[in-house]
Parts: sequence; structure tokens; C-alpha cells
Amino acid sequence: MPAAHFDLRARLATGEPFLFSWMSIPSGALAAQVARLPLDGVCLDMQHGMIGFSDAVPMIAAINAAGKPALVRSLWNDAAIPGQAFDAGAVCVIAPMVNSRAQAEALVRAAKYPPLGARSWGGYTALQASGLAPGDYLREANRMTMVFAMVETVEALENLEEIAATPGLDGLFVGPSDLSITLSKGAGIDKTGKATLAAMEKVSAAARRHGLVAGAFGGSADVIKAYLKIGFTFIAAAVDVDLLQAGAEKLRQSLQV
Ligand code: 3PY
Ligand code: MG
Repeated sequence: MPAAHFDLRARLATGEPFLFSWMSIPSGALAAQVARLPLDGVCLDMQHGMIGFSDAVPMIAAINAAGKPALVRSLWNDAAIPGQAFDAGAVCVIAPMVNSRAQAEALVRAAKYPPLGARSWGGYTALQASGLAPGDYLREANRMTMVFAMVETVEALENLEEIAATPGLDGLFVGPSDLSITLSKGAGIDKTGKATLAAMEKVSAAARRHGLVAGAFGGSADVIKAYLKIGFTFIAAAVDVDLLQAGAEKLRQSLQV
């Protein structure tokens, strides 16, 4: 059986920008469409999107069928979620609000098989899609799947070095909205403000020092360009609902009626 698995780790190791879409709408049919947009992968937002696990399963299948990697932003840094997402065929989990070394270690424990972690066995869908024998899947899974800790609070910045040094962690992912909210003590959201960008530069430098991928939520062209300039390569480029809105606005403007 051919391996349907997308080698995200090898793709990210090229250092080329990896720009992916971000879905909030629970629909396998829409996921099939979004996976065919000119972007590099699809992330299902199970934290702020409307996607539950039973919605995510057919979406992950549709994304894999299109030959793109399926990513999941989990609801919380919960021990059950990374294994569940990987079992269903996702190749990357991004966990929100990882604020300490202990929380980063818990994330790795949930996401990786021994010796790196304590992921429980049962990846039926992923195992079949990989085309590997169970023992080979067990040996390969920690390489085939990636786990990112979201750095999106002042507390996480204070613990950045220890979080980045967590064995088995694959990347850091900045949530610039929450980061700017905590940096400003709730005064506002500023994804490209001076303080936000200065903090983010520290995150991308820490990622480089520790051999991790530096990721961030972008959302629009200006923001993506600013983040590429300060060393981020793994960037959420556009949200499904924003793409729909922008498409309709462009159509309306071009019609001028
Ligand atoms: C943030 O910017 O805080 C995020 O979590 C991106 O969705
Ligand atoms: Mg956030």
C-alpha cells in the first residue's frame, strides 16, 4: 500500500516558508476544497473554531486525500488530544497556552511514544494510511508527527528558554493576539506592534538556538511579511471565514454595484 503520509518534518527542514490555511468551519466537504487552495497545509482550529473531534475526522481524511498535511490546533493542552488527532491522521498538533516547562513536558508526553513520551497505542487510521507494519509505525511515529507549544503569554516568554529546551518538542508557535493582550495587560490586540514583534524575535531566536521550527499565526499578508522578516517560517496564513469575506468583498468592489 502506498504511504499516504505527508512528511511535514522533511518539508519544514528545508527552511522554506510553510504557509497554511486555518479552518474554523466544521465541514469535510469544505476541508476538501480548502486543501486544494494554493497553500501548503490545513490546520483545524479546535480551540476557537467550531470543530469537534467527530467533525475533525472526515476533515483530516479529506485533507490527506488532497495530498496536504492536516494540522490541529487543540482545544487546550490536554493529554488526550494529541494522540487522538495523530490516530486520526493529523501530522501536527499545536497546543495553546503552554506557559511553563512542566506544561511543555506534559504536551510531549501526550504526543510522543516512548522513549520520548507516553502516547497510547491505537492509531488505526494513521497506521493504515501510513502503509507501515505496526512495529515500523511505532518506530516512525515520533518523526512523522510534530508537536508545537504555543507561546502566547508573558508567562511563557519568561519561561521561554526552559520551554524551548524541552526534549521531544518540535516547534514554538506564537499566538500574537493573546501575546499582545498579555503584554499590554489587556489594553489591546496589536499583532505587529513594537512590543509584540520584539517579543516574537526572542521566540524565533530561541527556536533557532534549540533546533525548533518557529511558527506563528499570521492571518493577513502584512502580518505574514512582518513575521517572515523576523525568522518565522511556519505561518497560519488565512482563516476560512476571512477568505470567504475577502472573496465576496473583492467581487462586490470589482462590480461597483
Ligand atoms: C492568538 O493569536 O492568540 C492565537 O491563538 C491565534 O489563533
Ligand atoms: Mg491564542
